[in-house]
Amino acid sequence: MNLKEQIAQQLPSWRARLQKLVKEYGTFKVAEVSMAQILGGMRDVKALVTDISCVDPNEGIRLRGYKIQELLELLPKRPGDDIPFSGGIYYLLLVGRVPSYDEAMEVEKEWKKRQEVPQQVYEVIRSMPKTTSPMTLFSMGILALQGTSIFARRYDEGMKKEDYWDAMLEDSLNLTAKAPAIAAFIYNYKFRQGQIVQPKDELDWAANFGHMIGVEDPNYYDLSRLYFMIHSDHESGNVSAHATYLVSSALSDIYYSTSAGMNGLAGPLHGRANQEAMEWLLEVYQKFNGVPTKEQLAEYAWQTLQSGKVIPGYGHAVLRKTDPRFTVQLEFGEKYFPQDDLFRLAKLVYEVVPQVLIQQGKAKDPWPNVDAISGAIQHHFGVLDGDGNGPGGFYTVLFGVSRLLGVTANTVWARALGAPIERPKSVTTNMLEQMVEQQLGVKLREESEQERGC
Ligand code: CMX
Repeated sequence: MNLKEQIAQQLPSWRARLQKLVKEYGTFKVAEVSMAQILGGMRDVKALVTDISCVDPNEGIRLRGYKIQELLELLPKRPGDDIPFSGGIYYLLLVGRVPSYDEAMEVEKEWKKRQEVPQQVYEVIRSMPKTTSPMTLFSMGILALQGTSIFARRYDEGMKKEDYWDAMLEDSLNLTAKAPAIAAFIYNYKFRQGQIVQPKDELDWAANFGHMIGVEDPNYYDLSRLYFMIHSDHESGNVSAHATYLVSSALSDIYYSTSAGMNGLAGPLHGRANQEAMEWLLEVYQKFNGVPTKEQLAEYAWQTLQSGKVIPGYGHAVLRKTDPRFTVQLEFGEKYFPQDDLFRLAKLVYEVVPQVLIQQGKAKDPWPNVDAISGAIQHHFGVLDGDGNGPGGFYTVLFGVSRLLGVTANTVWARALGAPIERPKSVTTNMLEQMVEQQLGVKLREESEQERGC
């Protein structure tokens, strides 16, 4: 059975499970929501469903039930490679099962068939000043493909609801196939000679990214495979995943939806933290003319906090221990370039900063997240985040290429299971105060405010 048939055969049982939950247990209370949660970014509110990944605060991400370390063992690798190729992870996210070598290769072959980037994408990117942020170019590049959407065309032709997922899968394969080439072109446009480099037939999807930006190094190919695996999905509540899901719930196609998700990923508290973490490491390195002592580093971290800034790459909304996505990158660096200065610095930060954050006592999670070290590792291979000519942010594009795998898989399944348009209810501050007043018998509002109602 091919990829599509593998998904199709699962649909009746998934649909039956969901229907049963709604029909027979529709009034079952899953969770209560507190005032602090409503006013605090909906932290921990259980209101989204995904079966593609799940984050445990202490052990981190599981993709389709597997930890990252397990996937590095279980997913198929090409002979001579250390890290599984990306076709395997996309198959796992889409189908829910670890693929055989041939099944993972089927995805790679689909990608090769669909990898050609239409000229208008290059033209849109080239029409922008070279100083434009890489994430703006990436989001625009994705949106420039919208006119090719199979979902949008078939919807206009009157496609049946049960076929939505099929069209969404076609668009998802088309978009993810092209994403490394779009990202590589943005890199070449901004930091090299603006060349369009064709992917090589003998290289896999992730390795071709390295080839297209001119890093022809088998170790970098492995790093790309690792990088694109670990950033792919982090359950549904994070900004890029939720923004994509929300927009697609209006039946916007994959290009509209993921472009929105990428705009969220561009934020400094989300995907841009990898750029900021790298800038922070470089600041430290320059200030101390190399890797500082632990004491110097602790003092610098305190200065950062006292100036009202966060330490990028540390802390997390859900995690409460070291992010396993950090750990596998640390292990990668230990294996291939333990003496690299910035890598050594990133390691030293891991020894020092959690203690500083614990002492400060604000961050609920003082440990590193995925972004704390990913830049130092890219930097080792000479891959730039920026070149000082306009804003940086290319590392966030790399995050974006990977994140497309997770958010598109979620969108395919949302359409397959008939997920409705999202429309939570909002309340006014006045309404919140009124609820407290009525239930607790206290007075929070002046008379004039009481009359205003909604
Ligand atoms: N450095 C300094 N202070 C931090 C901190 C850090 N790394 N992480 C959290 N804090 C502070 C918060 O700013 C907050 O302070 P205020 O009360 O003054 O507003 C306080 O600690 C409590 O925050 P929290 O509940 O622990 O964290 P949140 O869930 O609100 O935010 C996150 C989570 C990731 C935005 C935050 O930890 C942060 O800003 N980290 C640095 C940026 C970063 O690495 N982001 C990447 C996250 C991963 C990703 O999405 O890519």
